[in-house]
Order: sequence, then C-alpha cells, then structure tokens
Amino acid sequence: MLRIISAQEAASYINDGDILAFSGFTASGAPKVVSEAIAERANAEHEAGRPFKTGIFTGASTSEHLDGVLALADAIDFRTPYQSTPNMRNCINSQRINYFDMHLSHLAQELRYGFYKKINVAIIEAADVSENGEIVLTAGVGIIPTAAMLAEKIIIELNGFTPKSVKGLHDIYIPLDPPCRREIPVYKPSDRCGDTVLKVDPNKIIGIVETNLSDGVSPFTPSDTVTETIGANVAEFLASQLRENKIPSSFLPVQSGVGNIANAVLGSLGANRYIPPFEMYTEVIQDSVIDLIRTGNIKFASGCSLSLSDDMMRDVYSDFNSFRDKFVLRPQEISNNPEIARRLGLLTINTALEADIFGNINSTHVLGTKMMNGIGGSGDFARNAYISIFTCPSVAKGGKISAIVPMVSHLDHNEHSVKVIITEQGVADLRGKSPIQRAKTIIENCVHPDYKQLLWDYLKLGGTGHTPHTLSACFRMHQEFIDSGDMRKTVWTK
Ligand code: 0RQ
Repeated sequence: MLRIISAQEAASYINDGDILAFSGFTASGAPKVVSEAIAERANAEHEAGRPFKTGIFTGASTSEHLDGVLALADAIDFRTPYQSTPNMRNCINSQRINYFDMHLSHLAQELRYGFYKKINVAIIEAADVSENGEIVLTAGVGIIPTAAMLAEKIIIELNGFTPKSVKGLHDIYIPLDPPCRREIPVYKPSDRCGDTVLKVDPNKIIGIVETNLSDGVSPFTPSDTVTETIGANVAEFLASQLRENKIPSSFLPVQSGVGNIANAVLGSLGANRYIPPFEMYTEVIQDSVIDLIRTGNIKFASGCSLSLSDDMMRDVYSDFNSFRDKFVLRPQEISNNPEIARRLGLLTINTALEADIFGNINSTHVLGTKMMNGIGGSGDFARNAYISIFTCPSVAKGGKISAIVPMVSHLDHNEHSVKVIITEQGVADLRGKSPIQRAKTIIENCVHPDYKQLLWDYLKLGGTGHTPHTLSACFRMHQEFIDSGDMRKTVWTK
C-alpha cells in the first residue's frame, strides 16, 4: 500500500552526498515541495555544523522551488544539464557549484551508460499514481523515465493542479542502448512509440507527498520592435525558401527555442500568408504554440514540456479534450533526438548571445567567462537541422555590446552547424560560403550600424589565411567593454 507522507518526512530520507534526479523540463513538471523541504533540511544540517550537499540531475532548467532554494541553501555540489535561476547562476559563476553544461538529449543515455554517479533518489511530480507503480506525469517529462529506472528509491509528488485526465498526453519510450539500438520509430511529429504512463517498481516508492501548485511560469513580456523585426525576418526568410523550392511546399516541422524572440518568431510564422499550417518537433511548447494551434496555423506539436503560463495552462487543462490530439510530450532524448531531427528535416531556430563574423555562435558565456544558462537543446537541434537558424538582437546593453564580434569569446555552435544568422538588421545566409564570404555577408546584413565600420576595419588589419583572423586583436572589443564599458570605443592596433 503506497503511503502518504509529508514533504519533511520525504526530505528526511535524503542524506549528505546523495545524488538526486528530478522530473520535469523547465519549471514544468519539476517537483516543488519536496525540493523546498530538502533545502530546509540542508539549512538545519548546516546550522548544526554538519555537511549537506547533493548532486542534482534534472531535465533542463527548473524553478525557484527547486534550483533557486537549493542553491540558496548551499545544498548542491554538482549540477547538470541546464539551469536558469539567478541563485544557481551566481553559485556556478563563483565556483561554489560544479556545473556540467551538456546537450540535453545526451543525459539520459549517458546515465544508462554508467558515466555518472548512481542515482539514490528520483523525485517525480505526478498527476496520478497507481498501487502497481504506473505514473501519469504532469507538464514535463525530461530524463525521468531513465532516472526512475536507475534510482534506488522514488518519492512521488502528487500534484492536484494537473487533472488526472491528462493521461494520454505522454509517450514514454526508452531506446535500447548500443550495440542493440534500433531506429526510433518516429517518422512524423505525431507518431507515438511508447506508453502513456511511466512504469516504475512500486517497491522503490518511499511515499507520496500531496500538493496543489501551478508551475508558476510567467507570461511573456510583450514583444518590442527589435524582437518583432527578428521574427518577421525569420518568417520572410523561410517563406523565400519555400518560393525557391528549397523547402518542400508542405513545409517542414519547426523547432524553436524559448523566450521572447522565439515567441515573436512563432507569431510571425503564423501571420505570414505564404507559410502553410505546420507541425512542431521541439522541446518546449510555449504559449504562442497554443495560440497558433487555436488559429489552425500549427497542426501538431511534439515536445518535452508544456511550459505554459499559469492562466494558459488552466485553459488548456479545462479544455483538454480539444487538445488531446494536438500534442505529445516525450522524454528529452526523443524530443531532441538527432536521428529524428535529421529524418524529419527540422527548421531549427535558436538564440545566440553572440555570433562572430565567420559564423560561430556563443549561446552560453557572457564575455567568455560567466555562464548564462547552458547550451540546452540548441546543439541537439542545430547540428542535425534541415536549416539551422540562429537569431539575436544585433546589440545588447543599450548598444554598448555588439552581439557580432570578430571571434566568439566561447564556442557552442561552430561554423559547420550554423546555416543562417538573423538579427533585426537582416539575414545572413551562410550556406556554401567561404569564411571571408561569410564575414562580408554577416557584416553587411546583420551588424548594427554603430559597429559596421569597426568590423570592416578588423578585416583590414591584415589577417591572412583561410579564416583571416588577427589573433592579437580578435578579443579587443570584449576587452574594451571590460575596460570602458562600451565596445564602440574600440580602437584597432595589431
Ligand atoms: O541580460 O537581462 O541582464 O540585460 O543576456 O539576453 O536578449 O534577454 O535573450 O532571454 O532570449 O536569452 C542565449 C541566453 C538568450 C538563451 C540566451 C545579455 C542581455 C540580457 C539575455 P540582462 P536576452 P534571451 C531551448 C533552446 C541557450 C539554450 C537554448 C539561452 C541577457 O536563449 O540560454 O538555446 N540559449 N536552448 O543583455 C553580454 C552579449 C549579450 C549579453 C545578450 N553578447 N554579451 N551579454 N546579453 N547578448 C531552451 C532549452 O534548452 C530548455
């Protein structure tokens, strides 16, 4: 008989040095009260002079209920694969947390391969659970099918916010591992290949903690002119590819990152009269996808989480039957799977922090040193896309930073995976171009007017070779920002 326990009792089973795995992907489907109780336990242990730190595996970022409180309580030694809360970011950048930034599709299989420490406890948010260990997950899947299989013990957070009627939303599938792996049988975004429930060994379940809490995802801030122009540029570029028969007339499935730019891009795709109704094969299904499902612009969305603002989530849950055949949630090793991305021919749209004139992308490190969030799923998709697009505003910090620099200060996506760069200034199509041709295209089309001459002048410094860098000057713009706070003051000297 499964036992109802308090969050505090659940936390009492967690010990210093334990490795924990949490369900969910973004704030969606991530546990909320057991993690807070673990943070309280960490504080109490620290006050008593005892050590208490854990290693933490999740699907992606979580929320203040998890990463936020655990980082504040100094309860984390090791963290992977992605994060985005300010407390966690500060701890990572002050080297108090060892953070391993990795491609999201890799984590579950690498846990099964035995590359990392053994998971002691998996903590799973559920909409429903049966005595025989069948779990209906909530709004995010992440790595939990694999983590639940590998963990010694399981704690369930049964969240009444998610109706039990979501059963059928999920498609839980774990591929065989090499040398036995076969093709993953997903040939179109709506194909299902697994189970609607997660099956775990009921003997591993320590207890069930009852809650009733939303994921707390905030609605997007309204888009500004810059994000709207980026969105329109992406939509117009894809429409031009359709006209030139470089994309099949039925269009191809779209992957889009998260955030305001992604939101604006989707809005523009929906509004573009040349782009037919399309499908998504992506990781995060956000509010704009629901809007476009309602208008008929999106026919189907496959993802790893429903990362919807609370009001939108309530709407979707209260009318779930009309959405039942419109989306599916999968483990991240399937939602982000390179084999499937290549097979389906995804049009991928992700955001860069900075790009360089030769087409390399930094998505993670501010000024090459400070971690922002992580590579997330962007690499899973970009490397295997039909066309991989990276977007960003051409400048940051009120114009004091150019997002386009001579050489990226950290490399996440290299020139071989980046096909198109789009800013509010325009579109640089890099396909088939040599490094110097790419540089000219990027400077001409994507760079902010304040920085165009500066970057043309960089190319005149006398760099030679296939990729004509001047190594003594390639980070001068970054150094100028560190020294004076404004990249526009850069003066080139060799
Ligand atoms: O900082 O808020 O302090 O002003 O970086 O920039 O423009 O608000 O962009 O929120 O869309 O995030 C790449 C981080 C963009 C995100 C990144 C400063 C800027 C601001 C944020 P402030 P914006 P966004 C799906 C796919 C990697 C993972 C990924 C990301 C802050 O999209 O994490 O793609 N991507 N996942 O001022 C210094 C520059 C800067 C800069 C911007 N060049 N130098 N600072 N900023 N450009 C998601 C998942 O995987 C789950």
